[in-house]
Amino acid sequence: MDLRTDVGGLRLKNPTILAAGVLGTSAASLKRVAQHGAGAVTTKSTGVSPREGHPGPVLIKTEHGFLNAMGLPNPSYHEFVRELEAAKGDVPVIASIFGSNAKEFEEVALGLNKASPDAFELNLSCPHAEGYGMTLGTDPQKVKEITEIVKNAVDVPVWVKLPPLMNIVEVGLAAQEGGADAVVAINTIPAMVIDVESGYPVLGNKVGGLSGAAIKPVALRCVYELYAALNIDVIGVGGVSSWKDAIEFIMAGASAVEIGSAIYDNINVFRNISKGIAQFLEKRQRTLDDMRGVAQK
Ligand code: RRO
Repeated sequence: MDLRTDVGGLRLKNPTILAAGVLGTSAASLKRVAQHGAGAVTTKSTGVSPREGHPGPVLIKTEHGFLNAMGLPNPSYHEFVRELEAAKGDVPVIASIFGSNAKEFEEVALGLNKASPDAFELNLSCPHAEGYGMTLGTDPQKVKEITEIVKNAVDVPVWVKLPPLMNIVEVGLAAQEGGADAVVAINTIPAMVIDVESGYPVLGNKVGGLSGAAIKPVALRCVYELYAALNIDVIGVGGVSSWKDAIEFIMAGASAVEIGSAIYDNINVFRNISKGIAQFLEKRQRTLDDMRGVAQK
């Protein structure tokens, strides 16, 4: 069955995409994910200068999912541009970028544009890096301004990754007004774990972002509301590990899904989900387009 799909200005062979932040720091790992069936891959977020990230532990597995506070570790776009160049070839490569203001976003986008990524994903949603991510992504004016400046700087599609807000439609509309080709919902949800023996928070940064199955219902609600209100594509991310999860997101209105935490258990998750979606559609003699947003009616 043909699962080719047009998403936010890109044509993908199937609607599964590697989410930012997971296996996205090297060309080798991005290519490995592509070889395991992903329709596109997203890099770890890159900024203007090198960052070590937060003190460890930066990632823990909890009974409810993964909790991370990596703290935007990256080698800067000056270094990463070569890796990005080497990652190209198999499937579309989306460069995730961050900055503390519109000018920094523009600088990183222009720097990485030399490697000709297929699209940019603006990280306006990291939940635990003061002055970055969610700090900007909660302000509709800033979201519009940052989207606009990157959109004017590059000639490939620009996607905006949003935080799980109550007023997510407001920031989604701001991204759309700024010229975004798609919104991606959602990033991780602010969360923490405390060690009862010591009384200390477990993460080095104390608080971090929760991902995995626990956040799927939150992400679905966000996708559902964005699809109803926006004219651009919505890409769902948060707790997708099976074809059923993916179909749920498509029924809420998603054009594609991004997958992150589920890779921990099985890197074949992309191929398995595509197979499951194809069987589901074949059984019903329906296409992806038929299924998109059916839960809205
Ligand atoms: O690096 C991180 O700590 C991180 C980022 Br940039 C993000 O967007 N979301 C997340 O959960 N962690």
